[in-house]
Amino acid sequence: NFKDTDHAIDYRKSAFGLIAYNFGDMGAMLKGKKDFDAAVFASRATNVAALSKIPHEGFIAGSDKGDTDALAKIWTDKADFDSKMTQFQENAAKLAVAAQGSDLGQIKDAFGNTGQSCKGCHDVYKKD
Ligand code: ASC
Repeated sequence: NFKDTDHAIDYRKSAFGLIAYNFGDMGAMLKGKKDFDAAVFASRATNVAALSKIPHEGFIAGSDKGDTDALAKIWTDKADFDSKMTQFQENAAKLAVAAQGSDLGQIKDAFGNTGQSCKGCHDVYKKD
C-alpha cells in the first residue's frame, strides 16, 4: 500500500512522465521530426502499453490534495474516470500490436486513438 497520498501522487506522476517521454518520441517519428525507426517505435509502443496500466492504482481517495494536477472530479465521477483509463489501456495495447506490423496507416490511426485517450481524460480530469 502507499505510505500516504503524496506517495500515490508521486507513483502515478512517475508513470505519466515515462508515458509522455515514450509517446512523445513516437509522435516525433510520425510527424517527421526525426527518422522513423520501426524497432524503436515498437519498443516505445510496448513500453506505453505496459506503463498505461500503472497510474490508475495511484488515484487513491484524497489524492487530489498535494503536488498534483488531478481534479477532485475524478473521485466524484469515478466510474467515468475508470472507463476512460481502461479505454486508454486498450488503445495503447492496440497501438503496441499495430507497431509490430508495417502498416503505417494503421500505426498512425492507433497512435491517434491513443493520443485522443490521453487528451480526452486530461480535458475533463486534469488542471490546465
Ligand atoms: C503527449 C502528451 C500528452 C498527449 C496529448 C495527446 O505526447 O504528453 O498528454 O500526447 O497531448 O493529445
